[in-house]
Amino acid sequence: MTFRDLRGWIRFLEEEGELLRINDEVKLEPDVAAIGKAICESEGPGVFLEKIAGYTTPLTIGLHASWRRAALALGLKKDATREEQLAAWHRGWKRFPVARVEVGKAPCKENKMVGGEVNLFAFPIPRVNQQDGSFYICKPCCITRDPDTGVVNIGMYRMMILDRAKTGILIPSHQDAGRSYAKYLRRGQTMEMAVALGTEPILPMVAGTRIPPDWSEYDFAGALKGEPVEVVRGETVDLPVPAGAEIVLEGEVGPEKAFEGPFGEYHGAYSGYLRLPVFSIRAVSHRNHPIFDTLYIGRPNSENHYMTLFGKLVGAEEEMKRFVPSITRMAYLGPYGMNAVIQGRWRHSGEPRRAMNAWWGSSFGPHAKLLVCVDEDVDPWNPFDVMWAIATRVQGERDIVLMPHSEGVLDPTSNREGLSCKIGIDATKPRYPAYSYDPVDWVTEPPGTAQWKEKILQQWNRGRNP
Ligand SMILES: Cc1cc2nc3c(=O)[nH]c(=O)nc-3n(C[C@H](O)[C@H](O)[C@H](O)COP(=O)(O)O)c2cc1C
Ligand SMILES: [Mn+2]
Repeated sequence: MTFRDLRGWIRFLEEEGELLRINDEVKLEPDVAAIGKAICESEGPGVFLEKIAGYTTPLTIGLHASWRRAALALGLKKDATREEQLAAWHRGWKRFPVARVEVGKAPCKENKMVGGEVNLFAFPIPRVNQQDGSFYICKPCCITRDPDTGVVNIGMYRMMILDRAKTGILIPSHQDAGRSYAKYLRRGQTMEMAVALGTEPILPMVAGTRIPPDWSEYDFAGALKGEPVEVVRGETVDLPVPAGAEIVLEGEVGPEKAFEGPFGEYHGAYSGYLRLPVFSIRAVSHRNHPIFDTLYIGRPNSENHYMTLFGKLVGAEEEMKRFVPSITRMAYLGPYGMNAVIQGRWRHSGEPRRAMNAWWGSSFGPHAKLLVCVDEDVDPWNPFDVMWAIATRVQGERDIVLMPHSEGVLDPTSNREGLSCKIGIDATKPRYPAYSYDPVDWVTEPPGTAQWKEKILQQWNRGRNP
C-alpha cells in the first residue's frame, strides 16, 4: 500500500484501527503536546483533533508514533518485525533513484496567502515543551536546492515562530541545507526554501533521515515506495513541492539572524538560546480545509524515534560498510542515534578501532556519542548482551577510547563551543592474525654478508681504477 497525501494516509490508518478522532475542543497548550507524548508512551493510536480552541484548522499528531505505523508507512504489514522494516529501508537504498514526477493537479495550490496576507498564526502550531521559546513547527519537510549541483534536498529542521511570516531555522553547517545555505551566502545570494507540512508519510521519514548528500530525498522516497513522488513547481520559488501537501510555506533564508530557543530537544534537555538564520515567508499555499500535521519531540521516547530510527540506522550501516566490510550489523540503543553498537566478524583486534574512526568520521559523527563494538555472538539490540560483553571483554585502560574536542551537535554535555568527547568501547574478544608476530624474532644478516660486502666493493673499485 502506498500513499499520495496525508488524507490517504489518514483514511488508511482509520481502516486499520490506528486513528482516534477527538471531537471535544482541546487547548493548543498544553493539551496538544500532552496528547503527543501520551501516544509515544503508550504506543497508542495516531490522533485527529477536530477542534482546537481558537482555530479552524484541525490537527493530527502521533501518526508515526508506533512501530506498527512506521511499518504501515513503509507499505509493510503492521506487525512487520524490526528486521523486515530494516530490510525495507535497505531495499530503498538499492532501488535508488526513482525520480519524482511533475503532475498537473496540485491540491496544495487550492488557496493562497501572499505577501502581507501571510499569517502563520492561522494554523494551530503548538509549543511543544513548557520552556520552549515560542511555538515550533517540528515536522517540516524543508526543500532547498544545492547551488552547485542543483540537487533538491529535503531535510527536517526545527522552525521557531518569530512573527506572522518569519521563523528561525536550525540548519547547522554539517546538514545538507546548512551546506547549501553557506554556499548561497558566499555568492551574496539568499537561499530559496519551500516547507511542506502534512504529506504522505514517507516524506517526513526521509526528511529526518540522513542519506548521501548528493541524493535527492524525493528520489529516495520514490525508491522506498516503489513509485515516484508527485510534485508541482512552487508558486513563488523554483523548487518542486509535494502536489498533495496540506500546507506549503515559500520564502528565503538570507543573512538575517535572530535569537532562537530554548527548545526541548530529542535527547530530553533544552537547547539554550541560539543565533539562527531567519526564514522569511513570502507566500503560503494550502488545500481546502487544511490539516496541520505535527509530532511530539522531547524527553525520549518521542515520535522522531519511530519515524526515523531505522532509516538512520540503515544509512549509517550502508556508509560504514564501505569503510569496514567486516561490520555485520549495527543497532542504536537509547535515543535517536546517539549510542550505537556495531557487530562485526572482526578479522583482527585492530579493526574495531578502525570502525570507531569510521563512525566518528562518517556523516553520522556529529550526532554520535558512544560506540560499542561487539562480536557476532552478541546481539547488538539486546542491552543485556551488550553489557555482558562490556563486563567480560573490556579492560578499561586498553579498550576504552576517548576522542575529545569533537563535534557534539546538541549534546547537552558539550561545551559552549559545541565540542564534546566521543567514547568508544571495544568489547570484542582478542583476535590476532594467523601469522602471529609472537614471539618476536629479529632478522639478522645472512651469514657471509660482511665478507661479500668487502669482496664486492674491492672488485668494483678495482674495475673503476685500473
Ligand atoms: C522531528 C525531527 C526534528 C529534527 N530537527 C532538526 C533540527 O532542528 N536541526 C537539524 O540539523 N536536524 C534536525 N533533525 C535531524 C535531521 O532531520 C536529519 O539529520 C536529516 O538527515 C537532515 O537532512 P539532510 O541530511 O538532508 O541535511 C530532526 C529530525 C527529526 C526527525
Ligand atoms: Mn539530504
